[in-house]
Amino acid sequence: MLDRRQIIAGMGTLATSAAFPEGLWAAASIKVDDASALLVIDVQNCFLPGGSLAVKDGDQVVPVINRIAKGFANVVMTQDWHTPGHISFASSHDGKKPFETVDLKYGKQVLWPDHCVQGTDGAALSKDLTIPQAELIIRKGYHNDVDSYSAFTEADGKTTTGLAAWLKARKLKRLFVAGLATDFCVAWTAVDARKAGFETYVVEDACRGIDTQGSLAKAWADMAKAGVKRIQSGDIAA
Ligand code: VGL
Ligand code: ZN
Repeated sequence: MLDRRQIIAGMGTLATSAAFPEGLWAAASIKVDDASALLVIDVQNCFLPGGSLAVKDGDQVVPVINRIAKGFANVVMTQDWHTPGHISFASSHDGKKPFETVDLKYGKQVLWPDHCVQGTDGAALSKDLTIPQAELIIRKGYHNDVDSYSAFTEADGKTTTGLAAWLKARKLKRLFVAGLATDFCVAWTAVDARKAGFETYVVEDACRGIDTQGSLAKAWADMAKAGVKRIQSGDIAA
């Protein structure tokens, strides 16, 4: 008789993932310890329904993030924090519309509607987040001529936000990334976290994507290549 491993081996990947969906397969197997931190990326009004760069179903990440955050002693939140007239805004480029691209000194830049302008209500963190223990709020994208999807390194590929040094000083080694948007700030943060040597998990159901011009599939491929682990909130042991 075939044992379970032989049956699984014979099923092929598609059948296997159908029979053992990720959440079930790895049920609550990942432990949060003192060296773990949750990074809550850009859960800001502009990215929520009604916001100027609303991510579809973006508000659905809030209860999931609030739930998993209870298990973390260490939480960092980020805030996209642009100057008025920031270079990433379509309105700063004559004849350009949101979601078109331009070539800038540091590479290709997707152009966005004006969003997360410093000090505005749109840039505020969602009032529905309930994570009072969060230790650090890191702002990014505040240099007028450089975007910063990543919470670690600006889009020029060299200017640091200081986050890696802070995490290392706090002896934090395993990062769980959640928030908005999966294919931009979450993905760039997760890939940079790997580059900086952190064990990195992205909690898929605690994120939502923008998905413009194939960006979501590309982001998951880039993250897989960088060694980012894709998990569901149910995989995290309570
Ligand atoms: C983001 C586009 C522009 C994000 C920020 O938080 O993913 N996306 N600025
Ligand atoms: Zn932005």
